[in-house]
Amino acid sequence: MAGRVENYLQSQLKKKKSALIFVLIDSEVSSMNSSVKLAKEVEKIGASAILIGGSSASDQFEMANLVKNLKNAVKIPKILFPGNITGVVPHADAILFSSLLNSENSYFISQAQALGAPSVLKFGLEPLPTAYLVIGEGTSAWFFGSARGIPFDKPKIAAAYSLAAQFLGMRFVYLEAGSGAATSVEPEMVKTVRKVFKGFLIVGGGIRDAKTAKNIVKAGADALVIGTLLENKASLQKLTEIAKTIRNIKR
Ligand code: 1GP
Repeated sequence: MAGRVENYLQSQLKKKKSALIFVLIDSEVSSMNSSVKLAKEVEKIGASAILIGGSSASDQFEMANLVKNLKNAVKIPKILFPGNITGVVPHADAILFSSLLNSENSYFISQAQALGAPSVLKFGLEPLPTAYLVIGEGTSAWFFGSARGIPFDKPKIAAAYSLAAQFLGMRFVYLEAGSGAATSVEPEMVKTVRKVFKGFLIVGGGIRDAKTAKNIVKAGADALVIGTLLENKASLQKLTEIAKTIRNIKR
């Protein structure tokens, strides 16, 4: 059953008639002050949600502190994006409750989820049921998640996993090239997944310019995740360009 955040995301899609931007903040990359400042700035630029976490963010205290500080600083939903059970902390609005479907280690498919679920309930986090699919190799998400990366040029494999996710009742699919990836997910893969997957399609990893963003959105993504680009303050201008470009691609 869809909750408040999921309904908000769906209503944003309808209202904006264009794809959404999620900004990923890794609590271990920047200082508290600059993370809070960044969140406020990207909210002004038009980001629809802040994701907090990442595959290598493991300091639970730091993460909990960041989420607490963001709680009243920005209005847009604060959504946890855990790489492990240490990513489940209180005060966020929701959590990408993900199964890394193409992991070779069952811990990342179902065991971490079982270990984390009681805390999700205790903290009152809205679980967004997500199939997390790692595309390509060599990134932290691929390494730490023991993923058998789906090759960039095998869109049908990604589509098959997405369809399986849909049949399993997952309402979100996240095609992840990995943070700081040299290349983003190919539009052809997004298009092939879009043809079969009816839910909310998130694409992230290696998106650093408006042209790449535009092609992924045109291929059918519902939301783009941008992280590394914003580790450099000067890139807020680039985010503004990306936001402007995708606003003009009407769905
Ligand atoms: C990583 O998809 C996100 O989990 C964002 O990737 O850091 O490359 O923007 P970037």
